[in-house]
Amino acid sequence: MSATASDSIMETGTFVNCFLLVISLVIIPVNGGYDKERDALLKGTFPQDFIWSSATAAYQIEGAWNVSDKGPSVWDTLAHQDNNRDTGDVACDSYHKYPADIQLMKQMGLKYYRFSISWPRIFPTGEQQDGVNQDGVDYYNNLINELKANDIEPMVTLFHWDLPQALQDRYGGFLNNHTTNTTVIHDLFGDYARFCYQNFGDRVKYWITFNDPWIIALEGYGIGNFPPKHRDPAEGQYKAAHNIILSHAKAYHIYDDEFRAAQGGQVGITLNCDWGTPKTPADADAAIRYIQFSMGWFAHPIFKNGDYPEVMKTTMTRKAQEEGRTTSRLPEFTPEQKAYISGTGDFFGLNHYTTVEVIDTCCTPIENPSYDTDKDIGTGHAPDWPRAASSWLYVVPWGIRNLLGWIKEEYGDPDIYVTENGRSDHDQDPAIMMDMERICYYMMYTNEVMKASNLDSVKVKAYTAWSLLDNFEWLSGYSERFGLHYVDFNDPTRTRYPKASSVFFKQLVRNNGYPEGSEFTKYVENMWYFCHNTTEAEVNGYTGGASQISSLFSLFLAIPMMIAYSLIA
Ligand code: PNW
Repeated sequence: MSATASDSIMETGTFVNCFLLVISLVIIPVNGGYDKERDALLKGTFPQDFIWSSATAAYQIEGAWNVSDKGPSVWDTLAHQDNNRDTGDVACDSYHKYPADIQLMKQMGLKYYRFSISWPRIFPTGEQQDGVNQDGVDYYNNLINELKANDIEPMVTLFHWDLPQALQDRYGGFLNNHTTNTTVIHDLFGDYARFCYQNFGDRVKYWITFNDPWIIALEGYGIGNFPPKHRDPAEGQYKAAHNIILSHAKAYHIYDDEFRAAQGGQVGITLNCDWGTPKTPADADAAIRYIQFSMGWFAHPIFKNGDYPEVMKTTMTRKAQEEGRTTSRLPEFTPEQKAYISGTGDFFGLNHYTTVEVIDTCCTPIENPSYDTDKDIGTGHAPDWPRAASSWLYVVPWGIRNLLGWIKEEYGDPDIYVTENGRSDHDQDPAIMMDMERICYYMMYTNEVMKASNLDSVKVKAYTAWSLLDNFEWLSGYSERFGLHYVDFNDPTRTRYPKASSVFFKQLVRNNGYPEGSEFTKYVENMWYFCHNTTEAEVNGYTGGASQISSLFSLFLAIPMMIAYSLIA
C-alpha cells in the first residue's frame, strides 16, 4: 500500500468505518441486483420528531426574474445568452403562486419546507450599499408568514447558485482574491446573511449557507459549464471552494455572535455526495479518495479540523512535484482561518441522489491537470443499476445508508439533515402522472435512511424530497422532471397537478415510516420486490407482473389521487 493510500485509510479513521467497507466488500457479492439481506424491507418508524420536508430553489421555481428592482443573477445571464435555451424567467411562477405551493405541502401533511432566497432579489447588485429591493424582502416575508400560518416551518438556503451578476463582474465572484484575509466576497456574503437573519430570523430557525458548493466551484469556476462559466480546470475550483468555505464560516460566525442568543436557530451547510463503492477490493482507497475529494473537501474543514482532508493535501502536493510547481494548486488556510472555519456547522445538510463504482487509476502524471485527473480514479456503474432521466442518476438505494454511516463515523456523529433526495422523469407526452418509479425510489431510499437511523444509530433528523414541483433543472431546462407535482410549463397559469408519488409521500409522512401492520406497510410489502427488480419500461408501463400492482395501485392511490385532483392549485 502506498503512503497516500495508507494515509487515506487513516484519514477515514475509525474501526467501524473500515468495518463498513469490509462488510460491503465481503458480504455483498455484486454492486447491483437484489440482495435479500441488504435490500430487505425494514419495518418500524422514524423517531417521533423526525422532519419530513420537500425542497425547491429560487431560480428553479420563482420566475419574476426582473420584477421591481431585482438584479440579474449569473443564471439569468446564462439563460439569456442563447435563444434556444429554457430560462427561469417564469419557471413555476412561484413568485406569484406561492400560496398554491403551500396548499400542496399542506395537502401532503408536510410540516417543513426548504426553499432558497435569491440574493439579487434582495440586494440587486449583491451589495447592500447599492440599495435594497423592498419588493423582494416583502415577497420572502409573505412566503414565510404564509408558511407559518399553515403550520409549516421554513428551512432557508441563502445561496442556491444564483450569484448576483454584479458581484461576478466587479469582483470575479468566488474567485475574488482568494488567499487573503480581506476578501470582499466573504464580507459581502456575510452582509447578505446578516440582512436575512435580521429580517427573517425571528421566524426562520434553520439556515443553510450554501447548497452544493462542490457544484458551484467545479462547474462554475473549474469546468465552466455552469455560470459564470469560468474555465480553469487546474485551479479554478480550488480557489472558488476556498472562498466559499470562508464565506460560509463568516455567515456562521455572524449568526453565532449577533443572532443566536436572541433567535435560537441553527446554521449549517448542504453538501452533495454520491456514495462511491469500490469496483474491486483493490479499489477501496480510491473509493475513499472519491468521497474525500467531493464531500470531504468541504466537510473536513467545517466539521472536522478547519483544514482539507489529508489525502487531498498529500495528493495535491505530489501533483505539484510532478508538475514542477513550487506550490500546490490546493490553497492553504492560515492557522487563524482554520480555527475560524472549524466547527461552523450546527447540522450536516446532505444532498444525495446516486452511487458510482470507483476504480483506482493511480498514478499517471497528466499534462493538463484538472480536478478529474487529480483524484486518480475512474467511475462507472454496475450494469444492473436502474437509471432515471438525468444521465448521472442511477438508482442504488443502499448507497445512502452507507454514506450516512460514513458521515457519522468521519465527522463525529453530527445531526444530519437529508436536504435533497429524489428521482427525475423525462418530460414526455403523455405526462408521467402515475410515477411508479418515483414511488419506488422514495420507498426504497427512505427505508434505507430508516435503517441508518434505527439500526446504525445515525443521527439523521430530516428527510427532504427533491422536489415539491417539476422545475427548471439547470442546464437540462424543463426536460427533466423531479417533482411530486406536475407543472404544465405551456400553461400560462402554471397549474400544478399532484402525481401519484405525492399521494404515496403523504402516506409515508402520515405513517412516519413503515409501521408493522399498517395498511401502508402492507402496500409497501406488496410493492417491494417489484420495486427492486423491475426495469424502467415495466414500471411505467405496468406490463409483466403488474396486474397485482395495478389493483393495489387503484385501491391505495387512485381514490386519494382523485381527491387530490379536485384540489389542484
Ligand atoms: C442538486 N451529482 O444538485 C441541486 O441542489 C438541485 O438544485 C438540482 O435540481 C438537483 O440536485 C437535481 O439535479 C446536484 O453530481 C448536484 O450527482 C450534483 C449531483 C446531483 C445533484
